[in-house]
This record gives sequence, C-alpha cells and structure tokens, in this order.
Amino acid sequence: MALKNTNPTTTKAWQKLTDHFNENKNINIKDLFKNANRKEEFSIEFNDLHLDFSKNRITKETLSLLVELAEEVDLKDAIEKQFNGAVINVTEGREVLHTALRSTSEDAVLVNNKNIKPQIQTALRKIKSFSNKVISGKWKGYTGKSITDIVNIGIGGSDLGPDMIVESLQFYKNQLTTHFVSNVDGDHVSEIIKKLNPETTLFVIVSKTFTTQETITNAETIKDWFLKSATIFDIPKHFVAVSTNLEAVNNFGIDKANVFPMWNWVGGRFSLWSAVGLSISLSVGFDNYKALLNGAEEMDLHYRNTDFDKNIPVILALLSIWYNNFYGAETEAVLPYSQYLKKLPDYLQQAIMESNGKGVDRNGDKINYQTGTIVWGSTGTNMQHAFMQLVHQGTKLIPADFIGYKESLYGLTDHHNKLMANYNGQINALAFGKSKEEVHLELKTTGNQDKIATLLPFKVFEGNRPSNAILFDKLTPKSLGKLIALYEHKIFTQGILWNIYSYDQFGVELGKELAKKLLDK
Ligand code: G6Q
Repeated sequence: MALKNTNPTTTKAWQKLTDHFNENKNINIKDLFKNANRKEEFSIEFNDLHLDFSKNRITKETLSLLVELAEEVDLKDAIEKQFNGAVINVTEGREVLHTALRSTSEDAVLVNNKNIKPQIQTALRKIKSFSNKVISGKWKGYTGKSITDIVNIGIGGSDLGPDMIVESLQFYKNQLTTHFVSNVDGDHVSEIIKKLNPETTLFVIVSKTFTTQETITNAETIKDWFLKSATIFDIPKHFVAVSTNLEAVNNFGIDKANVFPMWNWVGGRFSLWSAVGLSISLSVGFDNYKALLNGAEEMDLHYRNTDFDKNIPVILALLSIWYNNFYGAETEAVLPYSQYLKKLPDYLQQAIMESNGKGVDRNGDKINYQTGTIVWGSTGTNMQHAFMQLVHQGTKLIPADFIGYKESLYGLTDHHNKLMANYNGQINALAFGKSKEEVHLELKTTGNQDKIATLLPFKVFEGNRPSNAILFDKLTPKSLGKLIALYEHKIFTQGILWNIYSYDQFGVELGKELAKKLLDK
C-alpha cells in the first residue's frame, strides 16, 4: 500500500520535458495568443469556478508531456491511496484523511480496520449543537450572561486555518466576536485580554497534542486572568478544548464534556475541516461551516475523478513544476482580489512550505532537483501599489495566481468593476507587456518626443510573465471550501511528483528543541 517511489528526473517524461523545454524555452505568451481559440483551449469550467490558464508559457504539447509525467509516477494510484486511508504519511506512520472529514458518501473509510465515518459524524453533531447553544445565547457564562466573545488559542495548523476562514467569511458572521491568540509573545495575549470580559468570553483551546509551548503558555495565562474574577468551578462554562490528548486536557481542568476530538489521521495544517474549525462554526454558524466542507468535498470529487488534463489542482501543480523545475522560478505569488482573503497567503505559506519544503526523497536520499516553491502574496489592488513593480519589471520570473470573484458581496458595482478591471489589467500587463514600439508611439502622441531617448527602456514591459486566473462566481462558504481544497490537492500532487513526503514536518523541530534547552538551563 506504500506510495510508489520514482525519482521524477529519471522518467521518460522528464527527459522529454527537458528536450521540449530546451526547444521551446523562448516561447512568448503573446505569440501563443495568435491562436484565436487559446483562451477557450486553456480554460476549465467547474460549476461556479472558472480557471483560465491560457497565459502560461505552455503549448498543448507541454501540457500533454506534464500529464505524461504525472502518469509515469502514478499520481492516480497515489490519489486513491490517500483517499482510501493508506499510511502515506510513512515517516509518522499515519493515514492522511482530511478528505474523509468532508465526505458525505456512505462508503466506509478504514483506519486500523475500523470505519472512521461514524466518529466524524458524531463530532459534527457535537460541533453543531454546541455552536447552536452558544450562538443562540442559551450557553451561559458564570454570571448567567450569554457569550459575546470567542478566543481561539492555538498555533500553526491549530490557528492559521480557522483564523483565515473566519476572516474570509466575515460577511457571514453572527454577533459573536472572534479573536485568535497564537504567538508566545506575551504582548499578543495581553492585547487580546484587554478587550475581554471574563463573564462573556468562551475560550477554545485548540491543540492536537496539548503540549505545544505557545498554546499551553497562552492558555495558562488566560486561565490565571480568568480566575482573578471567577473560580475553578466556572471553568467548564468558559473553556473548551479540541485535542487528542484527553489526559492533558483533563489536567488543565477542562470538563470531559467540553472536549472535541482530533485524530492522528488529520495533519495539523489540514485540520480546519475537523473540530479544529470549531471557532469557524461558532463565528458563522454550523450551516455555513458545513457548506465550507461541502465545497471542499466537491473539489475532492473533481480531483479524484477527473482526467489530469482537465483536473484543476493537477494542472496548477504541473504548471508550478514546469516553472520551478524547468524555468528555475524560485517563488510563486498568490494574489486574491478580495480584501476578505487577506490571510490566505499566510495560510498557504504554511500549507505549501511546511508540506513540500523537503530535501530528501521517499528513499531518504538527498534530492538533486528543486522541490517546495516559496509562496507569498497579498490582496489586490493594494499590492499593485507595493510589490507588483518587481513582478512586472524585475529580473525574476514569478508565476502568479490571481483569485477573483465575479460578484461582490455588498453589491457596490462601481467598486467591483474597478477591482476586476485591475485584476484583468494586471494579468494582461504581465502576459503581454508593452513593446518598444508601443512606448515610442505613446511618448510621441503625448507630446513627449524629446524624452524618447532617455525614457524608452524604462517604460518597456517585457511581458511573457505567466499567471492563472482563478475566478469564482461569488465568495461563499462553499466556494471558499473549494478554493482551499484546490490548494491542498495541488500540494499533494507536487509532493507526489517530487517524490517527497508532504505530510511530516520534522524541519520545525530543531529550533523548538534548542529553545527548550535554553529555557531548561
Ligand atoms: C501542522 C503542524 C503544526 C501544528 C502546530 C500546533 O501541520 O503540525 O503547525 O499544527 O504545531 O500543534 P498542536 O495542535 O499539537 O498544538
């Protein structure tokens, strides 16, 4: 049941891709658009999602060779193994089953010969009834008042996902105010505490292990602060936990009834679909939370069942490999044209860089090709006034994902038209640039003929800078679930092709150990 183990650079497809790259590396996106049908030929519609990947340095042949590579390393087999619960996180001896968390099918998924679907359903019911109680005001604090504030205490996978989703779904939020405490920097927790009333605040301690230094330190500080006005008998009304470590949760003083489960077959950075997402459900209500999961499931089914040349996560993964491993691109930008998605780049940095930032392959051998891409970004249009200069005219090749929505949520169409004109304007500027001739003509027709000699080279845009347009109808819990699952599958696909293990994260340990030693001195 183990994953296959193929060095991608030794495959036939890789050799063909290398030859193809050497012959075609100077192709220009502008020339490719001489084909009037290019946009249609390199676009995919999937319900409310439209992917336009026409503005890439690829031909039909590039795509078919990349698909050949995916087939040669048997991506299909790897996808099935992941969905079916094979122990594909070999270095930690675990299954990787975040997809089971959002599956609505009746099919059993076995872990140690036991179907995990019933426990997932039980957890969902518990999230639902708890969220309903808190949101409706039936859940009372120690002085009989309803809850007004939620504080999620967690870090890494137990913080970034819920925080990003709560921020992104602000439009769908209820009356509760949600806060996130993560950093061990005491000023972080102090600033949050400042805003709280202990009588009306609910603390959700999210820690799979319940041993994470930052989370436990913040939780203890918060408990001490709480106990300045309340007693230990009031803790059950104000503290709940999401964890696998029942003993540690119990030692902290949290009531058994207030513990939501986590499982070893869900990795931290893929856990927002589990009870780790409790603060999402509290903040936007269970139905919206469930819609988020349903959107993710829709993408799961697409990923699992669609041919690679029409498969959105697979295509985005292959394009990323094309630029990373053939063109030598070092980074990728994620550029959402929605202020709601301002935390998406941070979230994706963990998901992508913790998963695929690996330097040894599945044999344990040092890798001699490039893996994990560096991902970064920010929202449009703000970033147009910040880093886009370098993307347009700098010396580096930076493929970019432009994420956009056809409709805005509040319906200010004038704003939205401007936003989307910028979205398309950036994409076109990157792809097609501005030639010497165009700059020449422009300077001439604007009466700046005398400046042509001095200004022309600085005003030229080479263009030929690739991007993908990921366009949804509207930002909804469901479309957001789809977007996040899309990136999760892109990550897995790249990990398979690079022959690495995407689901461990030993690289984060050494610094932690050294910090602990320094503290113990
Ligand atoms: C994610 C990592 C990591 C983890 C945090 C928090 O994939 O495993 O970011 O989520 O270290 O861990 P706990 O939930 O155990 O506190």
